[in-house]
Amino acid sequence: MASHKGPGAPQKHEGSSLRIAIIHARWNTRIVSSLVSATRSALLTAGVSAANIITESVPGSYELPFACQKVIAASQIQASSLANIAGSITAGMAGLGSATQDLLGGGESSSDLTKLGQEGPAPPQHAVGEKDDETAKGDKQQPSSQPFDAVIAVGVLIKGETMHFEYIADAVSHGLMRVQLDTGVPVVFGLLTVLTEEQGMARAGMIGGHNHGEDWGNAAVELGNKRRGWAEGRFS
Ligand code: DLZ
Repeated sequence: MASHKGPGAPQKHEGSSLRIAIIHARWNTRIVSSLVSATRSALLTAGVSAANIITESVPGSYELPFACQKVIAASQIQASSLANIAGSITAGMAGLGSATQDLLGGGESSSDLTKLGQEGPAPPQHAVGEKDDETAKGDKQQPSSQPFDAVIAVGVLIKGETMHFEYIADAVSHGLMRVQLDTGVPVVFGLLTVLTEEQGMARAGMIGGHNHGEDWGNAAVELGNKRRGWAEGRFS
């Protein structure tokens, strides 16, 4: 009998303009690796550039909400400091242009220093020998420094004999929800809360079955796009 679980028929969303972070715990590493790998493949399939997928790890799932919050903030700091540097360079070039113009008596050619470096062939996208699998397949995009459009938190909690599982599962799910509502950046809930290792392996596609990482990658691309549209007053 066909299953009614899951997000239904996959919607197609374009990921080439997105920058996405995967933050994963290292507990239950084998299962986590399989989930992260499917998450990453789904992002690449949707067109997200390998250069724009940033992966960070933390010891366990309990650390995920804090890491997501800080990584989102770090990307926003990175974007604004680069914008400031670019602004200073442009202002400096403009100043230099007028100074040179004064020195040389206002000649037209010397005033346009801001155009320096824009002529001639574009610089190579990758140094020789730096190609990874995705670039070899045609991924030629430069890494972006825009803030993350979405973050995917991945962890596997396996119930033990104590109350640890309940406390961590509860804290992490509430924490991740809080991070996305506080920051306005979608945080995809890639946390498996399972009773046995076998259940975890099944949900990571390791013993047959569907790998949930694929859904998480797709959810990040969909929410990254929709969030941008909603922020600009557009609906799909
Ligand atoms: C302590 C602990 C336990 C018992 N189980 C798991 C687990 O199944 N999955 C997981 O991701 N992390 C586990 N941890 C570690 C905590 O998440 C956390 O890393 C530590 O308590 C340190 O804060």
